[in-house]
Amino acid sequence: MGNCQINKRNIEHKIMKKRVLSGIQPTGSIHIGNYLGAMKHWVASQDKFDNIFCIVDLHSITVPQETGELRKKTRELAGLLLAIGIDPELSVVFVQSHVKEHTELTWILNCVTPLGWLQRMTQYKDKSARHEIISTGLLDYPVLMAADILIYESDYVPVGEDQKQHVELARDIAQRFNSMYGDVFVIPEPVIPRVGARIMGLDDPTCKMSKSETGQGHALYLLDSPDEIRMKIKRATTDSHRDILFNESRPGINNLLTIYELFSGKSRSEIEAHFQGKGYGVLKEELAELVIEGLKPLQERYREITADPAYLESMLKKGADKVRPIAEGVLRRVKDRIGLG
Ligand code: ATP
Ligand code: LTN
Repeated sequence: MGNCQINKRNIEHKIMKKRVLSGIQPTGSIHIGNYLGAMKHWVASQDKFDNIFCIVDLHSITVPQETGELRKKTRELAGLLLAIGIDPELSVVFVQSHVKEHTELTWILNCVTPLGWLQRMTQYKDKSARHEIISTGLLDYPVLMAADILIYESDYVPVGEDQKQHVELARDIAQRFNSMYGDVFVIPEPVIPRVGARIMGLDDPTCKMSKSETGQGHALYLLDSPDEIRMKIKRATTDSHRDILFNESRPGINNLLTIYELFSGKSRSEIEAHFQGKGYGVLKEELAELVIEGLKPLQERYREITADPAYLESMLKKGADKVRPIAEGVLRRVKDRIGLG
């Protein structure tokens, strides 16, 4: 591509709305950590940006999945994204495996990514320690994520704290490619919320709430019933102190208070004043009712939306058809630069 074309593209890029891209795995069930750390923010900024949300089923298969289950969870997640307020008029929702260019770009990016960069990733180190057989895909997971981001010339990537390192890696890969072959990729920026970027497990507040953790009392799922929510919060691990204060060195109570803060919209000082002189039992009861009420509208919308599976199917197809030309264009430029084809 000539310099003139690059400049034209960069100028067009600047005058259009900035692009937001994020991804979420259709594995397990969506929990309030996913919601408070990432999905809620996608909804809040929808009208300001050009948004693409990707259901990353190819990331899910980095650990073994059951065939029927993966397909079911993919549709369930699409329904949940609409239920929390993602508007298909403002945002594209699609399934990663429906746009094959992601995997082709992954291979190319693999060839410019030093192995050491992947071996250093915290999530890889944690997950590989937990599985007996580790797929090559688990190691390569961040390169596929970099391809998801770079193939749409994304400006912003809103994620929870645990994914910051992967977005930074995507930046490094983009910069390395650009310096080897000339500017092709837009350099993306991670966007991490100030509060809620790392919601902790209820059973063990020293570990982040995670989809792949299967313990009964670990996570609050968006589709949990009121009784499940009450029971899990009641059993949540706290400590032997009495006062109810935000304090990072007391992870159990700090986590419950952070969830309270985000569901109530109240300030920290208001919350501490409200609970002054009260016990942990009161906090847990009030928090459970707050979460139940907070999730109710989205659970109702979810039931309405999923009553029409054909609608969801057509939305996902339209989504993929809309973004595919962008992916094809970027991949063509990349291949051109390298001399492929
Ligand atoms: P797993 O732990 O099995 O890898 P996950 O729960 O992290 O899965 P993802 O689909 O990988 O789920 O993450 C989707 C989004 O939710 C990402 O932006 C991630 O950073 C965010 N997220 C995940 N867990 C939390 C959490 N505990 N607190 C805040 N944000 C989170
Ligand atoms: N690895 C991410 C999911 C993900 C993603 C992305 C997030 C895949 N591709 C692109 C942002 C942008 C995770 O949350 N585990």
